[in-house]
Amino acid sequence: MSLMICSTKCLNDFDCLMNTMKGGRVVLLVLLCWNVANFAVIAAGPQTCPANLEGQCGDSEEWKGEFFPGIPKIKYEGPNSKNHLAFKWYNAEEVILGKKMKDWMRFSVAFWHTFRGTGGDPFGGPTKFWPWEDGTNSVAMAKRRMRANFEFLDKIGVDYWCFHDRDIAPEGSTLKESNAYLDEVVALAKELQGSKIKPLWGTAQLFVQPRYMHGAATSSELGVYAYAAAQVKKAMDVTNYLGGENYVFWGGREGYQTLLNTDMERELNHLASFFHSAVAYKKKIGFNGTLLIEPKPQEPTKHQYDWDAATAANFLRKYGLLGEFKLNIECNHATLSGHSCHHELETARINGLLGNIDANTGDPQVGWDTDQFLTDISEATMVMLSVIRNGGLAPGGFNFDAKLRRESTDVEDIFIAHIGGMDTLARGLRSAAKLVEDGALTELVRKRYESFDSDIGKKIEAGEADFVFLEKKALEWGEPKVPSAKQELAEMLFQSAL
Ligand code: XUL
Ligand code: CO
Repeated sequence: MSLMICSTKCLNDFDCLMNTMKGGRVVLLVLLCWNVANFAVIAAGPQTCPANLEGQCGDSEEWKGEFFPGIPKIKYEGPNSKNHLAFKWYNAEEVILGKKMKDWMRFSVAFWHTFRGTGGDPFGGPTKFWPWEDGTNSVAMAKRRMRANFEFLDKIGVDYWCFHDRDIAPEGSTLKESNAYLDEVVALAKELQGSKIKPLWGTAQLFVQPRYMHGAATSSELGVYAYAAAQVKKAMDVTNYLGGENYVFWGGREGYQTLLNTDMERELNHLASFFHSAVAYKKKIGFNGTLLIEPKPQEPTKHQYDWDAATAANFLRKYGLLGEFKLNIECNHATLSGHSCHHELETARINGLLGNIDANTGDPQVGWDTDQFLTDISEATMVMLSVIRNGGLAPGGFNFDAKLRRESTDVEDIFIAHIGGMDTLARGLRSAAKLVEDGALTELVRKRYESFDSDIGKKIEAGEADFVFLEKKALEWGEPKVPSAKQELAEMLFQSAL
């Protein structure tokens, strides 16, 4: 029964919540349902119009008033402020470890969650009826929504935004028509961006439309591969036109449900050909942004090809793509793959691949991709330790790939959620900087490995100590004295910085 409800909903309004479970537990509804609530919205339900517009909302693309009346530009007021529409920890111009906070963070708003999220789940329809929505997926509505995006960016003080082609403009009945719609909305976005605001990254949405049911670059159908290539070509063009600093490839439906009907080797070869063509096209149009792969282990397929950072790194290595791509690490994807976000960031970093972070978090009790705003200071501090070790993320940044809970339905909740996420990461930066400046944790780690600072240790690290030599030393030294790892001390030092 619930399967039927869910599949019907998915077909009707693309608005189902994926109900997969972590770690090999039952995957319920996942084959029928997928949460694309934030990628394709067909708004339904009551429309409202702010009082100060006196009914002038209409269906015109021109929006006469403010989208967020009564909400001022968000300012830093410090940790003692009780104002929920103010930053307590994020002070954009403040210098931490030699860099302004805004340059460490490079925050970005995700258009799909913030402006296309409806709150729909498999058990119920939309809960959010933003006043500017007119219930259509028209080009006029897309333009009005774009204006809302820029008012939001201005008020929250964020200079970057991220988008999928199909979040910002509707899909037409032909590729040509879709491209024309996109051009119209992108022209407005360019005008509204001015000289300060840019996309942190753009991407193509290659997973909602039914043609992509078997994947895009890894579809078994040649025509779909070509369609996806054409869509990515156009998305790269518009990202470049808008001055985007990166371009993202999240696998969407690149993966499989069962190996019994899948030629995995052939699909991976196709994916590599697709990426080589993307690199060639990037060079052809002179796009200087970084190409990023965003790993994720499951959802919507049972097994996504870009499982985690290590899998993606090996894929790039095998197909000669290292040097052309970096990784976009998403914290909730990290936990879905059984890792911590810190692990994924460090794996990317030590491979020279840390390019961007999709800043969000999962729920420890709920197994799926809940895409919540990060609120855990300890997690944020670990994230920022990696970012500091990486020397920052530029030209990447922190994209809030995060959504309001279904039950959060006030316009001001959009602000509160982003302020909370920004403050949490800012607090993480402050704590991580304390740890770096204090040096005790760094010293603990250095000391742990200091036996390798000896002449013989150096020989091993240079790859010059063979087994015969080492056997001679082991016989000579006898049983080694093994020191404590000091884990609790490391944890104590970490905690004291929060
Ligand atoms: C899906 C996800 C996407 C990508 C962009 O889980 O994270 O929003 O970030 O396609
Ligand atoms: Co993401």
